[in-house]
Amino acid sequence: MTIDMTGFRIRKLSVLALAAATLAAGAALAPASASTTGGQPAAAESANRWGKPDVDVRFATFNASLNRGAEGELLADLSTPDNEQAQVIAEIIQRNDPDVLLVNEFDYVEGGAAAELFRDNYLAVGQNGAEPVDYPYYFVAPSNTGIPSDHDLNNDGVVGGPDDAFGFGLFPGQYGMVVYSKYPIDTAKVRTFQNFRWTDMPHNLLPTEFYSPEEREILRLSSKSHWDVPIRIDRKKTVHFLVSHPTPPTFDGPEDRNGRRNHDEIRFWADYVDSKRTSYYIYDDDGRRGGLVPGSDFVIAGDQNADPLDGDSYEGAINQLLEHRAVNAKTPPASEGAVEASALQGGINLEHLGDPRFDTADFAEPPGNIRVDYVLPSKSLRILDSAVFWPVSSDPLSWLTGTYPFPSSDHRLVWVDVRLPHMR
Ligand SMILES: [Ca+2]
Ligand SMILES: [Ca+2]
Ligand SMILES: [Ca+2]
Ligand SMILES: [Ca+2]
Repeated sequence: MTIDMTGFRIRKLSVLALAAATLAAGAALAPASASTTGGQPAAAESANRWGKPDVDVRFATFNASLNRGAEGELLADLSTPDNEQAQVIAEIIQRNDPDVLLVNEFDYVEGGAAAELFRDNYLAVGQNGAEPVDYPYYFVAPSNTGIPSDHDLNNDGVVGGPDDAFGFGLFPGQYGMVVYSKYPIDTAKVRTFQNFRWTDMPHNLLPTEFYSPEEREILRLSSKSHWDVPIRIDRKKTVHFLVSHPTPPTFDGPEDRNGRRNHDEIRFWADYVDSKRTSYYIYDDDGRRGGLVPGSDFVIAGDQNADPLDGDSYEGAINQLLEHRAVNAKTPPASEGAVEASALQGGINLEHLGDPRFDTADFAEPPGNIRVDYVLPSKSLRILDSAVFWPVSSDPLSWLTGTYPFPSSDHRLVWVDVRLPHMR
């Protein structure tokens, strides 16, 4: 691990020591009091950055498969500290110790109840000797999954069920997501794009013959949601954590409605970070228009459900980000465990064009093991190190990822360490 955790801890202590004085001076950020945010007041996180100029931040994404088959099940599972899958997921997070983390496939529960239970009953409890990990801040918001559209979106002649929802799901919020952070989240400046309509994206790939005119009017672009979550690394420094979970390009027909939606869900961020010319059409759930302020630092994270070379995503879907002029995609996170898994499992994996080192998911074939989980910083952020957490079978931690049926998830945690430029 290259991140200077000792420095981070010293920094945090000084922050606590200075918190009272700073609060008295009225300089602290607003306490995280909204129902969608957790934790303690945001103290003066930059108080002693003069003494510790390098701030290296680990950003991670993890599709943790913490979704359940019915509403309330995840809440019940997390209300005690002994759910085995949640323990293994927590240990993976603790072993990798990200500073800012997106968890995909985490059922949304209003008010953040599930997110708080996972944090307090699992992440804050050392699993198998791993150090506990403390996230004073988190963000959750509703997801389009499982929300009835009241239209026959899959054209099976019946209205209702998971495939006719605004995003595939058995109940509202299934397969949602949560952001955890050691740094304060600027809750007031979070932008969500849950309601953005697919038809409002110019030159979209919406399959017009598959959907009725009424359906085209109400379809939402995001299968879950798209969030711009500003992370306050320092009083002067904000990194926009741009998170989503585009729909898999599969489970559809020759019209490829899911592949097309996946492509456009990925395109949303490509346009958002590009320029006013490409992002002019964007509006958020509060009606504010436009994309990211040019020159802002960002990290795009999430299970994008698209491999650059293999699988069946729409042509060029993920290359919209990997080849983007504002995105630093130079050094893909990699693992040796994925190389070993590809060789052991054989089959379609041996026909893949992509280097197995970059695989992030252990899927049965088709499509086999592919690269779908990404942490993509802006070019303004220097990448120090990165990895996919996929240990080889001889590693004592290999059981955490395991083999099918997985003890944790079919996806692997992916992290990238970046250095913030103005703090050098
Ligand atoms: Ca239907
Ligand atoms: Ca229809
Ligand atoms: Ca398809
Ligand atoms: Ca592969």
